[in-house]
Amino acid sequence: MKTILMTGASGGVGTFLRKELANRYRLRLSDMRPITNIAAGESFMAGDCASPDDMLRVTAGVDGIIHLGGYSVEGPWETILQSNIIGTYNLYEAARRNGVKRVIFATSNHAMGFYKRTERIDHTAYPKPDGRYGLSKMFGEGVARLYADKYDVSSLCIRIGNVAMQPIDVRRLSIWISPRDLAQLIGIGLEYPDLRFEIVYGASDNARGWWDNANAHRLGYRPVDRSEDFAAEVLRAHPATTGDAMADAYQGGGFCTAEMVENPAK
Ligand code: 15L
Repeated sequence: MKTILMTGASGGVGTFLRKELANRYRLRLSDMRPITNIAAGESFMAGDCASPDDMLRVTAGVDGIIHLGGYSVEGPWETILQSNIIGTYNLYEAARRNGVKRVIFATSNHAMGFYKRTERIDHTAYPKPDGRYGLSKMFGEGVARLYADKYDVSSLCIRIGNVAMQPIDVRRLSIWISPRDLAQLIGIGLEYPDLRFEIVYGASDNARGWWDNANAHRLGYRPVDRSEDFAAEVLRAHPATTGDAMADAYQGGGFCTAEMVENPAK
C-alpha cells in the first residue's frame, strides 16, 4: 500500500478525503493544527507549508502527495504569500529533494473566476484569477508545470469547484463536486501511469456546469454524482440571483466583485 502525504489535512476537504481514501492508501496527515482523531492506516506529522524545513520533514519517504495545505479563500497578501505562494513552492522543492515523483495540487476555480458564466472553458484556458487567492493558485499551477518539465516531479492539478455532500446554492449547482468524485480524481492522479502535468476540473457530472472536463474524461474520470439531482431543492431554498448582477455574471461569483473597481466602459 502506498504512503501518501496529505497537507492541510485538518480542513474540510481533507476531512472528506480521509474517509474516502481510507483503506486505499496509508495516509500521512499533516497540518499546522493538530489532528487528534487518527484512524487506523493514518499517522500525523505537524508541519507549516511556509517552513522549508517542515516541508522537507513531512515529505520524506512518501510515494505521493495530496497538497491541500494553504489558505483556502481570499485573504490579505501577506497570508496568501506565506501560505499559498511560498508554501506551494516549499512543498514542490521538498518533493524534488526527497525524490517524490507525484503531486496532486488542489488548485481552484478561482484561478479562472473572471471567465463569464456564458463561456465554456477547458483545461487549456488561460487563467483569469479573481483575487490574490486565485492568483496564488495560478502560481501553484505554474510551479507544478516547472517541476514536471524540469525536475520530473509530475502533477495532476485539480481546479476544484466546491466540495460538499450536496450543492449549497445556485452557483454551486454549476461547480459542485462530491467527496467521492474528488477521491476518484485523486486516485487517477496518484495512479495514472506516465502522467507528467495535467489540469482537470474538480466537478461532478453537473448539467449546469461551465467547464469542458474532457481532459479528466480522457484520463478515465467517470463522475458518479450529479448536481441536477439536487437542483429542485436548491432552487426552492435559494434565490436565482444574489442581488449582485456582476457577481452573478462571472464564474468566481462574489470573489470577483470583492474590492472590484468597476469600469462601465469595459
Ligand atoms: C474555493 O476555492 C474555496 O476553497 C472554497 O472555500 C469555496 O469558496 C469555493 O472555492 C467556491 O468557489 O465555492
